[in-house]
Amino acid sequence: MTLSLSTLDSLKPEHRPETDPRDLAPRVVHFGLGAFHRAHQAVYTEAAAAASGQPWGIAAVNPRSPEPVERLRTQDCLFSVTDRRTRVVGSVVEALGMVPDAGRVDELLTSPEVTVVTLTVTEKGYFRDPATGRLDTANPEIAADLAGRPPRTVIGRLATLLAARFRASGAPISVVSCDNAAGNGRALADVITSFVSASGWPDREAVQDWLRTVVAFPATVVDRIVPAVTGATTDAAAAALGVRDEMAVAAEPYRQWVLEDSFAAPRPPWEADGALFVADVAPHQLMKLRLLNGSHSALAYLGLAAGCRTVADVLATGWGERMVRGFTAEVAPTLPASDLDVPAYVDALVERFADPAIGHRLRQIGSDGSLKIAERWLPVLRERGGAGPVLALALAAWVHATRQPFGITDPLAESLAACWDGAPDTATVVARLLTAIGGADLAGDPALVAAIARRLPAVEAGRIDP
Ligand code: NAI
Ligand code: CS2
Repeated sequence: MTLSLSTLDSLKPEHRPETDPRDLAPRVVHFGLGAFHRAHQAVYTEAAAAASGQPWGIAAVNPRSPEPVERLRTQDCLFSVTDRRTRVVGSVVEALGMVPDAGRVDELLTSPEVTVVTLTVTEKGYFRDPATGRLDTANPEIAADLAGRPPRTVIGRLATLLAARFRASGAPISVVSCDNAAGNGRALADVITSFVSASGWPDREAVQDWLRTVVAFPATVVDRIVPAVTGATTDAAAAALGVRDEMAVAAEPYRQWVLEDSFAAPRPPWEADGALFVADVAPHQLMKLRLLNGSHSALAYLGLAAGCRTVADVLATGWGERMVRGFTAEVAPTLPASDLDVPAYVDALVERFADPAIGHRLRQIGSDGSLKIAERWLPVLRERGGAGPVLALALAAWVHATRQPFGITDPLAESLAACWDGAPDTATVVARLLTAIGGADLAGDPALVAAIARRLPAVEAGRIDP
């Protein structure tokens, strides 16, 4: 038996959803039907609908692969989240493929009933130039969308859909990035507006004007460790539920959502489930991105070099916790002054990372490093004027990983690997690599480059001693 509306009644009450999708309407459109959306925004939205009695449902759109859409449809859009317990979530009401179901997605985005768009499309999905952070219009995928084909990138598609909404009614809407980037709201607004500006649309100036004045792009901080789904995740969910759930996800119990309180139109009352609405998310955002995500990337490259598989494996070594504490101590001085309790946050991080129940693979975190490191580490290096010993060691481990000993995926994998070709010394490789990810200024700092290059032989030998 498979999870669906018809098998819902067979579930024990503690496994059932808080809302019935049949009582909800699609009022939020989400792009990126990945593991994180299911364990985060879908959970908050379900609780918001249940608490308010308002019919906030999600139409979840997958940009690329058709499998999650097909699987979710088979299950009437139901799926479960396992943390300490397993529970079915009932907030998704439609599953759509961005390209195959373009007509329906268009209908939704032009409907005034839809007032919120959310996104979890990974750092790659924004097509930002590493050196400037602006839309990379030279990227072949963006260039093809700009040349007039039916858009296949989320940025091209969303810009086109928002323009259609402007032309249809101009009804206000909020577009909410839930990806890990500093200033994610402004970054998204910028790539969308740049796409419109580079389009040949006769009304592009009016569209840009509307985007600037009517559409909101609130910044957000999203937090919940949600590892990629494995067979074990699905089997555990089936054992708990008594029915198969091919869209099951497992996540840590902790979750957090901090949003800039600047929405343009009605939104789900996510605060009913603990989301925090604040005037300025920057202190929360930088603390999370630089301490949690920054340490995560360090754990990934150093852990892989030491032969570990998961984050918890690294924390179980003699040096894992020391590394996290050393790394965060080097980063903390760059955080903006605020009343947030940084030492308590670091203590909690160590505990979250050490949880053996979360099999968070280092290879997953290490993927797309060219984009993640540019976001997580480079601003820290700039602001503190170089690296301390732990940051330098982490950078050396990333440099080692670019040679592909672990087969990590990255949109720049080939050009990073090419930085090793014909280099007279490792300092040259380091400088080339930093330049490739948008850190030409850092590549020009000989002390930093030498500190990284000096640590490379130990990392290559798997000797990690932070
Ligand atoms: P996932 O691999 O399960 O899903 C990735 C989603 O992004 C899929 O819907 C995929 O179609 C889409 N995508 C991938 N490349 C794309 C591209 N070039 N253009 C457009 N869409 C693309 O990953 P997951 O776990 O859902 O994470 C997605 C993002 O959510 C992360 O990159 C991060 O920014 C954010 N996030 C994830 C957390 C986690 O622990 N998994 C926690 C906090 C934030
Ligand atoms: C991780 C994040 O995959 C990664 O790069 O650092 O997805 C991390 O698990 C989340 O941001 C936690 O909220």
